[in-house]
Parts: sequence; structure tokens; C-alpha cells
Amino acid sequence: MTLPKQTCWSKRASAAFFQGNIALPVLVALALTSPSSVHSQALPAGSRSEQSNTPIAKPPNLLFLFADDQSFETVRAFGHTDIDTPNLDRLAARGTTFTHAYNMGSWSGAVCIPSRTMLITGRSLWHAQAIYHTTDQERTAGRLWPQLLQGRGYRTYFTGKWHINTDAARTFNVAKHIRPGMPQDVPTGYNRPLANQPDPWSPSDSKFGGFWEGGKHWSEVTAEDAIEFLGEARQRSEPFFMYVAFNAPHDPRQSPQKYVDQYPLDRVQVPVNFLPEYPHQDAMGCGPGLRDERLAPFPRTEHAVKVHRREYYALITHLDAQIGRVLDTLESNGLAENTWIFFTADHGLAVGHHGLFGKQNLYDHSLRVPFMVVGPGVKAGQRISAPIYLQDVMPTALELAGVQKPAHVGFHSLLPLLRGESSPARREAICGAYLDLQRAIIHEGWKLILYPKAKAARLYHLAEDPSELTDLADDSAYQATKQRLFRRLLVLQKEFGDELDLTMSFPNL
Ligand SMILES: [Ca+2]
Repeated sequence: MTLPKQTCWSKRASAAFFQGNIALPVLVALALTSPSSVHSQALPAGSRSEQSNTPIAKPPNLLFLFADDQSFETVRAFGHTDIDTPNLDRLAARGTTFTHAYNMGSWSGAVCIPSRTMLITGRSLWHAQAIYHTTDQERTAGRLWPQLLQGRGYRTYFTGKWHINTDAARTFNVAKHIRPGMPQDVPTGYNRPLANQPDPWSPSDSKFGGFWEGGKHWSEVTAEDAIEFLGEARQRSEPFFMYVAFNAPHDPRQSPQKYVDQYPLDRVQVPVNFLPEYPHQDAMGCGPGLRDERLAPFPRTEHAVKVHRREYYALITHLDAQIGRVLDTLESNGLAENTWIFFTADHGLAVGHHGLFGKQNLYDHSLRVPFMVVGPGVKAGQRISAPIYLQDVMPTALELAGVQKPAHVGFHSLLPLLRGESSPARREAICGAYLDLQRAIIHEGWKLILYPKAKAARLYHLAEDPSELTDLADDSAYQATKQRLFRRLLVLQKEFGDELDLTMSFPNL
């Protein structure tokens, strides 16, 4: 396979960088497969670009399964973590995984909001911020993701976490449960567990409300909503688009006790990049003043990290079981054959990496998500290492439905990458941002993170150091690398409308 001209990922760097824990034979097989044999007859043909509006005879159903705060590392099939996710593994086995899917960052402490606003509007981070307060006008103009599909005859369905600045009930044909940003939290769930003190919190005790509010765990409610809709959908002739947005595994990390019991503390590993406190936590906006960071005590202990990770994994395994129920129903209702399934999350989460617990940082654990695609003709078990943004799912679905991509959509259909073709979605660099306090670029197997307020930089050779353990920013041998990444970041800032001036804080870059 010839590497597309647009890519700046060198063959060596990208192979090493993206290989991770992926079985080498998969990559080798991919590399040896000719473009024509990568194509499947059932995959939409390459002649239909994402800019065209070619009629399609039988539009496929679209099932979008969306998790909240689920890091890329929490799917067993990917080999990063000892966690049980048999149904997400099933998606990875049946379809194609994009191993390096990223969120672009956030203009707000509530990272969920920008991620979801980008997704529903198709606008990249700063362009999405520009219309955030007028998102309702996007809806009345008919520009939102489900509305574009409705225009092509899709029946659109929503249930679960919304967190977007317009009314879901008026955005979709059917909206079942419309949940807020997070289940209700209680003070008992913070600053725990403390050393040598009893833990007042229990993830399975319904007296703490949250996911237990209403009497049934919200992940189960969301799955049962989806199952009910699939029962209706089999009776109808229109294609459907389902946006099934679980609140899990966002905190409060609550799940039934049997899932918690699956993770005795001696099963849970402390991340290799554990730190008691992150050196720049205040200058980067991730100190004790940030809600997510207050969930565990400062300084962090290995015990606290294990307890939180146990509850995170338990909530994910419970979520996985609910996803399994939805997938089973899709199959038993005879809908699986003509349905594309996408699974991803709005961003990742630290839960004890680097002394951090939240998602308001630009390390891979917090920026990178799982991303699986299952559909007619999509290669089973394939891993694609080209970096993408998770919001690329939006124009991908539009292309499958035969909808012309509107000019304001800043993301790209993934269908060419699934076919093994060159595509604008094959990006040469990925950028990340948080407020005006953090910026990052991932390029050619390197990551540069900048903290303008601290005038501090971090440089990681991701290709050799995927855990981002060894900061090379102060090593003079890498000054040219830093400068190259910095210049590239300035170009991306211009491309994406990021107005933060980094040159004042980093005059030597
Ligand atoms: Ca989230």
C-alpha cells in the first residue's frame, strides 16, 4: 500500500508510534493488502466523495453508541488494561478500530460540552465555541447532525446524556430520556478515600442517588430505551439514526456490587505514570479548585488511585453489559445486517495518571478515546492507526446517508480510510487545547504540550514513550524538534481559529 502523500507521519515513526499493543500481524496484513482488496463490495464506493450528494438505493441504519469520559485504554481488546469488556471487544472483533481517536479539547471546564457541541454541529473547537450561545439557531436552521439525516428520510432517535445548548426534543424525531451533564453528585463522593479512615462512600448504595436516581441504574435505562426503539424500528420502513448517549462512566462512579467485586484491589494496577501531584497543576487549571480533581485527596496515594480505578472499571463493565443487550436486540430483530454501529466517547479521563483525575489535561489518557466502526463491508478486526478526531463520525454518517457535507463542517468522513484510500481525514497532526492554559500538538510521533501561564513545555516521544513518562522539553538535543512542533501548532491554530498568542510565552520556540 502506498502511503498517501498528505501524511507527514513517516513510515517508521508511525508504525512504531501506533503499533502500541496491537498485534503486529494485523498491521503487516494491512500494509501488504493492496488498496483494491481493502475495498469491500459492500462499502460505499470510492467514487462517492463526502462532497457529493449521490442518491443511495437503500440507506443504512445508523446506531451511534456514545460513552461519557471513557479513556481509550479501557477496552480489553486493545490490550492496555486488565478490564472486562466482552461486548466492546465484540465490536472490535466484528469491525474496525481507529486506535488513535482524539477530542480536540475544550473552552470550558465541562469538557463534555465542547466535545458534544462539535459533534452535533460538525464545527471544530473554536468555531463551535463561536456559535455555542446560539446553538438553538443552528437547530432552527436545520443544521444539526440528526436534522441533516432527517432531511434524507431518516427517523432520528435520542436517549441519554445531552449537554448541548438546545432542546433535544426538538432536534430529534423521538427523544426518550434527556439527561443532564452528570448524575447528581453528593459531598460524600469527594476527597476519598482518606488514609486510615473508613470510606463513607459506596458505589452500589442507592442512598447516594446519582445513577441510582429513579430506581434503576441509568445505563440500564438508556439501554432499555434503545431496545424499545429497536422493537419499533423493525416494524417501520424508514432508516433510523439512533444517538444513544450513556452517562457512564462519568462520575459518580456507581454500579451494582457484583461489578465492583469483579475488581478486587489487588487486580487493579496503579498507572506507571502515577504522581502524588502534577507539578503544573495550578497553572494548567487542574488544581484542587477543579471539581473533577477533588474526587480524590491531595496528594494522591496509590491506594486512592486503585479505589477510583476499580469503580471506574466496574462502571465500564456494567456499561459494556448494557451495550451487549442493545447489540443482541439489533441482531435478534434482524436489523444488524443493514446497520452501521459506531462506538466512541466524548473524551478520556486521567483517574490517577500523572497525579490527575479529570479530563482537563492534554495527555493521551484524557484526550484519546476508543473508536470502533461496524458495518456492511467494514473489515473485521482491522486496526487503523491514522490519527482522527472522534467528531469525524458525524460526516462519516452523513456520507453513509448520502447527505452532502455542509461547508461549515470541519471534520472528515472516515469512509476513505476504511477503504484504505487517501483522505483529508488522514491528518498529519492533531491539536489539543484547554482554555487559554494548555495547548498541545501530536505530530510525527511526538507530542508537545505547552502551559502558557507557567511558560512551561513538555515534550514526549510518543513513539517510544506512549505513557508520556519522560519529558524531553529541557533536553537541548530536542530543541529543533520542539521548534518544529511549535511552528506546526501555530499553523493549526490559524486553521482552527484559535486566537491564543503563544509566541509571547514561548519566545525561544
Ligand atoms: Ca464527558
